[in-house]
Amino acid sequence: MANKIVFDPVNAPDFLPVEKLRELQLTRLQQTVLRAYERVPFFRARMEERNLTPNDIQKLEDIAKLPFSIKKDLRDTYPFGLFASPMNEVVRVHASSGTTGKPIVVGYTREDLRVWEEVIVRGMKSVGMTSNDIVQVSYGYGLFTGGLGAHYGAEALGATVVPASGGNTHRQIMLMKDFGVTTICCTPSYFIHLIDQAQSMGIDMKSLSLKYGIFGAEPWTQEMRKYIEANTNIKAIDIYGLSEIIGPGVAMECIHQAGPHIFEDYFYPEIIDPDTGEVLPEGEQGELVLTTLSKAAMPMIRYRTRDLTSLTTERCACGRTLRRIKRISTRSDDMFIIRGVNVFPTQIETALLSIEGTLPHYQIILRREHNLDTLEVQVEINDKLIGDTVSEVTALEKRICRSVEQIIGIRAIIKLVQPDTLQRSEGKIKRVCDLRDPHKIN
Ligand code: DLL
Repeated sequence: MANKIVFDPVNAPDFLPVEKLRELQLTRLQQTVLRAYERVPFFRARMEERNLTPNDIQKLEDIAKLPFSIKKDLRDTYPFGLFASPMNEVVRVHASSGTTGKPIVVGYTREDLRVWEEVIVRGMKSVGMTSNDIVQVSYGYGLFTGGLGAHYGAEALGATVVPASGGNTHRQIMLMKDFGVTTICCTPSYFIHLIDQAQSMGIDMKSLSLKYGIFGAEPWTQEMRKYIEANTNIKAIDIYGLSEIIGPGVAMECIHQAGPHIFEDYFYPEIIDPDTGEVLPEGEQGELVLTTLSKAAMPMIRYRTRDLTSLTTERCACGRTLRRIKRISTRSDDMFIIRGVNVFPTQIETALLSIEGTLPHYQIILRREHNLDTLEVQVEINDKLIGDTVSEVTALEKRICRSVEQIIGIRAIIKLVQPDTLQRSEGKIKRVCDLRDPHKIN
């Protein structure tokens, strides 16, 4: 049964009747396309190549006529080539570092920043957060959108913000405990590290005031959510976003944790077949493509995120009309191919965490030995198991090996390691170390 909806003007767009929402999206799409066409030579050229003008967008489905944009377009126009506002109206820039070369740069007008705050406020309210919450922001501050995005969103909610940024794990725990922090915002992998650190400081996470974790910026699995919730008293909430579109807050789960709701009045989602570019019907898995509907400084049209997911219009128990995406546990860039099979690190995470005794710290190492690719998975195990007999440890290794093979169809070399031996990350974690091609940059 749908929960009783309390009218709140800030959250009202979450509950718009679908037809009204579609109307609003069309109006905003037309405005965005016009803005991009008139102000960004790159977009105009792309549209002209297809003999398109803004007038060709008469209904929402016409979006499929428009060309896609990709990360390379941002690199090629580095740093400000896609800006549609003069620099005196651009009040902030962020940048995201790529694996190679220059970062991509994104810009915001004051109104863009207000929208960014609004979506995060709406997301936080949908979880049940209020101005009484004390929010520790442990995403990195700086060019990365995570820290400042969550910071200003939580502040706009009226919550008390503790701008901890990433790192100094010991101090993070101390702040959480001493300040009575109720919400933590960080990457899920960093939070796992905080759980361990608290344990080693003799602090039971369950004794803290923490109620919510707003986790994102990297793929994580349902199994990881279970692990986090079993070791704390928090609701682990998925927040999704990317710099090119706005940063965190493109989509966020409500308290029902049924997949992130897209803030569709500001971001228009499509799912396409990554190979053909064709728009897929609802429910099918493919690549998420996003179009900004209000961004002034840097409108993005049909941006290919490389994130794989599906969209659902199925009504959530919260009553929001905003469509949801399935948790993004796979990103096409993270996929590796081993012996002809496509594998995603999160498949391995699912396999590992379904076995009792494993910890959510793992590393995947790919090697080429005598022309054969090998897949090694190093995984930390619970220290209660360390003292076990060799045969018990071997049995655990076999169980994990079977679990991995069942999911990915490939036999992996499993290496159990002591707790706290694998590298920890303060931000986005890198799970795969590919040693097969010395020329390849990881
Ligand atoms: O990671 C923005 C962000 C910050 C989102 C904090 C959530 C929380 P980028 O550095 O540009 O921006 O990286 C964007 O990260 O395309 C996804 O591949 C991945 N990603 C972000 N959120 C999630 C999530 C920020 N909840 C890229 N689940 C995206 C899975 C995510 N992947």
